[in-house]
Amino acid sequence: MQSVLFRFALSSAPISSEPYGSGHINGTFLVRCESGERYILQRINTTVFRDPAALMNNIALVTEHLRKKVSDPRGVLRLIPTITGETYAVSDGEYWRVYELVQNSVCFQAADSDLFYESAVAFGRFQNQLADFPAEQLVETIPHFHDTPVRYAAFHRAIQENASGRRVQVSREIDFVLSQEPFAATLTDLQIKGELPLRVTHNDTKINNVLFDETTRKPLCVVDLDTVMPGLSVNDFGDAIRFGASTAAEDERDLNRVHFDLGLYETYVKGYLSTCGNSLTKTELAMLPVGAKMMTLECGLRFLADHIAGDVYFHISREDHNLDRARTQLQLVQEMDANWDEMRFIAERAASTL
Ligand code: ADP
Ligand code: GN1
Ligand code: MG
Repeated sequence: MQSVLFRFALSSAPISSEPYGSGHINGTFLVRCESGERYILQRINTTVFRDPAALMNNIALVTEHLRKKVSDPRGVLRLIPTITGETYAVSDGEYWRVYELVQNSVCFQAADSDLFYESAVAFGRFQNQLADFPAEQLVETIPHFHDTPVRYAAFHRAIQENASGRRVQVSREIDFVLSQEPFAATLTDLQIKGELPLRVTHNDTKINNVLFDETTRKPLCVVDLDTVMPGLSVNDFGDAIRFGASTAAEDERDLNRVHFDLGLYETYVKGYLSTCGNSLTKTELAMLPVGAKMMTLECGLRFLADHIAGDVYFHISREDHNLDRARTQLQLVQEMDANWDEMRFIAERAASTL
C-alpha cells in the first residue's frame, strides 16, 4: 500500500489499495479504510502534465464551482485534502491526490445509443454548469492542446525528421492529411476574431470519463479533470463524436468495419444540446460539425505523426498500432466530408428547436 495515503485526511486508517479502472494516463487505485469507506487514489502523470500544482488548482476551482450547482453530492468529484490542507501530496517526486469514491456508480468503456445520449447529456451539463466560470482563471495544463495549426506544425516536423524511417510507407496517409491543411485554422481563426468564446472545456469527452448511477443508468458526474482548461466548446463536442460516433474501435485494423454513424452523431447532438444548447452562441451551434471533423482530423494526424516519430507519445501494444489508429480517424474524416450536408442539417435542425 502507498505510504503517501497516510498524508491524506481519510476517515480512518487505510487498509488496502489496488489498481483500479482502465485509464491510460494516470495511475488509479481503489483504497479501502478500516471503517469501510473507499477512496480513489491517483498518481498524476507528470510526463504528460508538466505543472501538477497548477493542474490541481484548476481541479479545485472547477469542482468548487460545480458543487454550488448540483443537488446530489455525487454530481461532482470531491477532493480529499491532506492533513495539512493541501489538495495533493508529493512523495519521492511523484504527485498524488485522493477523491471520494462516487458511491453506487458505474463506468462504461463502450456505449450503446442510449448511453451515448446520456454521456452527451453529462458533458453538455458540465459545459452549461461552467458557462459562468471565468475560463481565464484556469491554466492550460497542456499548452496548445487543440490548436490544430500548431499540431500541423508538429506534423511537418515529424515528417521532416522521419525518426522511425517509416515516412515512405505512409505517403498516402501523409498526402491526405496535407490535403486537409487549409481546413485546420477554421476554428482558431474564429476564436482569434472573437467570434468563438473561450470556454471551460474538458478535453477528453469519452464515455469512460462519465460515471453513471448503477441502478438508473443516468449520468452522475464527469471525471478525469486533468485536461480541464480554457478551450472551445465545439472541440469537446467533436472529441466525443470522433470516439463515439464510429461503428468500430479507435484502433480497428479492418477499415471495412469503420464508419461514421450519422444516427449516433444525431443522438449526441440532441443529448448535448438538451443540457447546454441554450448557453451556446449561434456561431458555436453552427460550428458543431466543424468541431467533429476538426477533432477527428487532429487526432488522426497526431497518431500519424507519432507513428512517423517512432511511437514516442501514445502508448502502443502492437506493431503499427498508431498507424491503425490514424487510419480509422482519417477514414472517419473522409466519411464526414461525404456526409457534410447531412451533418450540418442535423445540427441546424436540433438548434432550431432550442
Ligand atoms: P485516466 O486519466 O487514466 O483516464 P481517470 O481519472 O479517468 O484516469 O480515472 C480512471 C477510472 O477510474 C475512471 O474511468 C473511473 O472508472 C474511475 N474513477 C475515477 N475517479 C473516480 C471516483 N471518484 N469514483 C469512482 N470511480 C472513479
Ligand atoms: C489520449 O489516453 P487517453 O485516452 O486518456 C489523449 C487524447 C486523445 C486520446 C486518443 C492528454 O487520451 O487527446 O484523444 O489519447 N490525451 C492526451 O485515444 O494527450
Ligand atoms: Mg479517463
